Amino acid sequence: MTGRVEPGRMRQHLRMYLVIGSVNCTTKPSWVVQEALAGGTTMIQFREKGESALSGEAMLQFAQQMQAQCRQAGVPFIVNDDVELALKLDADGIHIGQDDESAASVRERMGNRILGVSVHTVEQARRAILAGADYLGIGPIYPTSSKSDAKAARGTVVLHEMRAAGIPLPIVAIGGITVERVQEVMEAGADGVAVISAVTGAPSVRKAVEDMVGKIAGVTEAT
Ligand code: TZP
Ligand code: MG
Repeated sequence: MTGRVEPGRMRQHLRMYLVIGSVNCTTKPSWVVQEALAGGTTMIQFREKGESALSGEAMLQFAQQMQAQCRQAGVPFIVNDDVELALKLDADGIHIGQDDESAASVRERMGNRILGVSVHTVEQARRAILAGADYLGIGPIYPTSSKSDAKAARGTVVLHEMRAAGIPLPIVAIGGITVERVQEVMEAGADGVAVISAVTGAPSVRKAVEDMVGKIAGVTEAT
């Protein structure tokens, strides 16, 4: 990677962003990832969290396998929270929250790799931009059972607020997003959707992704 990712390119990557860990999968995780990529997933975040999450060598191998699958598909591979792991794997990027290492410090350590920051307020969004974020993650928009310490769902009002305040960075919406809700979040100002359960828990992962990608394309083409 020679320079920071262009905002236009970042928006493309964010359209159908799968967030996934072994805990989220009811079948073999590598199969879920494969099917999600086949369905048109545009970026993947490795988020290995929860009580039965893998650790140590098993976690590392799982991450490497997912990264290889992403490379094969030409899709960016992003690591959640763990800067050490992202650097060790030479991941395409990192996603951090407000309780993680500061965005400015992560930007310095990660060089030109993709940096995503979760924000909940316009003030946090402004700070993340100054610190060098490439995109903002906003949520939970709707109630979610995939994140144990999730804040209360705010609805799409928070997306409208960000755009009304002139926040220019690409935005991905997260939390409880289903195919039926894609249009609402995109029309509220999101550039894409970040999804766990609506994809990992679907009877057909590939079809779930295809349906979402179709919806997203319909909304973005109409505007
Ligand atoms: N951050 C805010 S909500 C959430 C994360 C990681 C979980 C989203 O999962 P789901 O299943 O798509 O609601
Ligand atoms: Mg975090």
